[in-house]
Amino acid sequence: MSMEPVIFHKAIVRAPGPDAAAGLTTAGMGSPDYSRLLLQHAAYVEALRRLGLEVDVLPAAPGYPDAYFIEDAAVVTPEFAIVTRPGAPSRRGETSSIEAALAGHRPLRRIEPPGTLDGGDVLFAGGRFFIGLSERTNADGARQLGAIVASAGHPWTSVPVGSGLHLKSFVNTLGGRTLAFAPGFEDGEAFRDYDRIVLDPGDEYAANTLWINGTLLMPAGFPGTREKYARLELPVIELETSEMRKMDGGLTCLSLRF
Ligand code: CIR
Repeated sequence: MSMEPVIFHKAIVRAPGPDAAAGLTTAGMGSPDYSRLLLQHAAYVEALRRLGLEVDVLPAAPGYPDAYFIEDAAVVTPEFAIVTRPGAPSRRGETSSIEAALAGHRPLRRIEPPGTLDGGDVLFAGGRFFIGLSERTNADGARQLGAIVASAGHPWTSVPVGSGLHLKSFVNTLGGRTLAFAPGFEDGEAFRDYDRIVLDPGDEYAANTLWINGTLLMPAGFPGTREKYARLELPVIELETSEMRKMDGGLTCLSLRF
């Protein structure tokens, strides 16, 4: 099992479209302001570039208001680019343009029916793939992805997500074998060998943090969580995500990284 840290060189993002407010959401926080959404998205791209990543920005996908949450449409491992079959029917058509964007980078694999899988349910940490079973990812989709990563020698574990959107709405890597957990999610058997930082109630959203080559990107507005992350002695960058949050999105959803 490989335990080297993952190093990212490249990211693919997608510009939010003017129909972004028509996407799926449970947040009840109102509609995103499109110009502010574009600014927040641009700041995210800029942060990735400053960290040394080469970032491709795909054009918005008309008719697919959630498509800028590009993480859900593919999973990129060191060996393969796996095009998903998103669990929400309204998002299924997002994948065709992703295939074209990834084809030059990795051999392609696909999640086939009846499997469904969203990339937001896939966490790679400490040399293992964790695959959430959620409203979006079913057991067949998890099994298909598990078989693909296992064919390249990676161990994998499925994790029931319960109520909530995706696995990575609750747990994310802080680098190495340390994970950030939304409160209540840290007791899962799957993560027993990992070090953990558990966020305070009210800061659940800040569990969706994005580790890039030794720097942590976190959503702005969570001082208690920021203090907890500061103990890791990693550089931390806070990014405004208010407009994505209105659509149930966060930092990990906005890019494919590899
Ligand atoms: C959806 O419900 O599919 C989008 N509005 C939000 C997706 C967020 N994706 C992610 O966390 N990976």
